[in-house]
Amino acid sequence: MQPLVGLIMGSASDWETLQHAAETLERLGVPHEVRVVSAHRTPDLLFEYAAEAEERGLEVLIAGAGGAAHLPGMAAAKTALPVLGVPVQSKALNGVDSLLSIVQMPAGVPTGTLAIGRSGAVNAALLAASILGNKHPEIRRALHDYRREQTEDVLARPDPREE
Ligand code: RP5
Repeated sequence: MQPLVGLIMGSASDWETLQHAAETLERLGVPHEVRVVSAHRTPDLLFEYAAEAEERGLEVLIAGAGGAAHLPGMAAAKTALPVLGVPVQSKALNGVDSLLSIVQMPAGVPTGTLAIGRSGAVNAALLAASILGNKHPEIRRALHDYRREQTEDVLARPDPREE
């Protein structure tokens, strides 16, 4: 199936975090591709990937990176597609460096910025599905189902002492 989401990350070491975005996209039935694209180790690949994303049929990019996390911002600079940035939890600064690198884009080139780590990865996938749901009714339905199941799971276990 034609991928609608491009899930990119700065290093294979980011997969531990970004796999949660991929799992969520899979659960929602959102076709996606996964690539390691580094802003500083493979800058030419990043430019090519982001510049060609729209004509290749991608509709949303999710970009995860850690440390001096310029991947989402640089991708956003080369495409008008929505770019959702996931700050990966870095060892030195616990991901605060990643978060600030992604969220503090100067006016003119936005990156949607999610939470640090697994929550951000899951929510990036859910937000991508929200955006895609405006055009793809089956994805909107899958997102409604996801929300309903989540609510039912909480309501089914009102006492945390019981399994
Ligand atoms: C960033 O540097 C990556 O996004 C990763 O989070 C971090 C460390 O990369 P590795 O040294 O593990 O490849 O570019």
